[in-house]
Amino acid sequence: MITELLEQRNLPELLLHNDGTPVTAETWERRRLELIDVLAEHQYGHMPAFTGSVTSQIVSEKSVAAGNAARYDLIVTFPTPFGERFTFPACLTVPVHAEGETLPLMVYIAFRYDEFYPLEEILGKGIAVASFLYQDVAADREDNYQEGIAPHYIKDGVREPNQWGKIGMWAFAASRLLDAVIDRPFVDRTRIGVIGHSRLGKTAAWAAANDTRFTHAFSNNSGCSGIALTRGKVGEKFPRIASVFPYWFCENMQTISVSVEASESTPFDQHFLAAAIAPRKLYAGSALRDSWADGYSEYLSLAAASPAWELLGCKGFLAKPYLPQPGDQYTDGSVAYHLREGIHYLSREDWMKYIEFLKK
Ligand code: GTR
Repeated sequence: MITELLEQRNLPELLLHNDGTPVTAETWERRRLELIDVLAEHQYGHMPAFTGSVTSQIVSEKSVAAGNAARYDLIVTFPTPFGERFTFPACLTVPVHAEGETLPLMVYIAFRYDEFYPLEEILGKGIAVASFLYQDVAADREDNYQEGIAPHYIKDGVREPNQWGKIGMWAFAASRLLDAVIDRPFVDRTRIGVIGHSRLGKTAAWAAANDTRFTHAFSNNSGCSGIALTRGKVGEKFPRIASVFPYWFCENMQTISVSVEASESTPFDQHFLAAAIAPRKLYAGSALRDSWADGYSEYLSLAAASPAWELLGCKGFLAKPYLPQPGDQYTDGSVAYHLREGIHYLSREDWMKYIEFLKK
C-alpha cells in the first residue's frame, strides 16, 4: 500500500545523480551535497560557509533542578563577513555527572522556554541541553533583513535570489552554538541531537542536513517545507507558506511557489531533506490533529528517503506497510517516526520518545 501511495506522489528520483548516473554507497556523499544544493537553491537559500572561531562567555552559573544540574547562561560570539561580530544569548544545562562521564547533548532551537519544554525530566534522563531562543538570532517577521544576524550577511536588505532566509539563519545559529559547546569534556560526540518544532522542526532538519556533527535530528510536526512531501500534500502548500512567510526562504522560493502545479514540478521534494541526513539518525514526529502539517505526508517522506540509508548498509525506515494509526511508533531503524493523538505541539510525550531514541 505504501508503495502505491508513493507512486502516486510521482517523486523526483533520490538515487540518481544530477548527471543521471546511479548513486552508489561510494558516491553517496556527492549525492548528499547535490540534495542540499538543490534544496538551498530553490527553497532555503545557501548556508554561508563558516570558518572563524566561536567564543562563548559564561555570564552566570547556577545549580538548577534541585541540585540535579548546572545551568550556564552564555553569550555566543562569532565573526561575520563584513568585518563585524554577531552575538546571541544561549543556555547550557548539564546534569550532574561523574568526572570523565559523557552525556548525550540536545541542541534545542526554541520558541520560548515554556510549555514546549519539560526540562527537569530531560535532565533527569541524563541529557544535557544547549538552547537558544530563535528570535534572539533573527526576528520572525518581515524586517527587511535589518535586525539580528541578517544585516551581517545581507547588504542593505537586498538578497541574491538564492541567498538564505531565516530558516537558514536559525539553523546556522544552532551550528554556532554547537561550536561553542562541543569541546566540553562531557559531550558524547556520538549522541548530539538537534530538535525543533514546526517552523523550528523545518529548521532542525535543515541544520542537521548541513552540519554532520549533529548525529540525530528531531523534527517535530514540521509539515510544509519540513519533512512532509510537497507533492500530493494536504493542508499547507508552497504558495501559501511562501506568501505568508517569504523571509523564511530564499527569493527563488517565490518562483516555484506561484502555483501548486509549479511547486509540484520542482527537481526536488522534501524526502531530499530527510535523506540529506543519512546515514545519521532522523526522527520525525506527527500529531493526529495536525492536518495543516499533514502527518501522512511526513510519514511517506521518510518511506521515500529510506533507500538512502539502505544503500549505505544501514537500517532505514522500518515501518508497517500502511499509513500510521495514532499511537504507532517506529524506532527500530535509523529513521524513526511516531504519530500521536492531539494537536500541533511539542509535547512531553514527544520529548520522552525523542530522548529514548537519542539514548539508544
Ligand atoms: C504556521 C505555518 C507552519 C508552521 C507553523 C509553526 O503558521 O504555516 O508551516 O511552521 O506556523 O511554526 O507553528
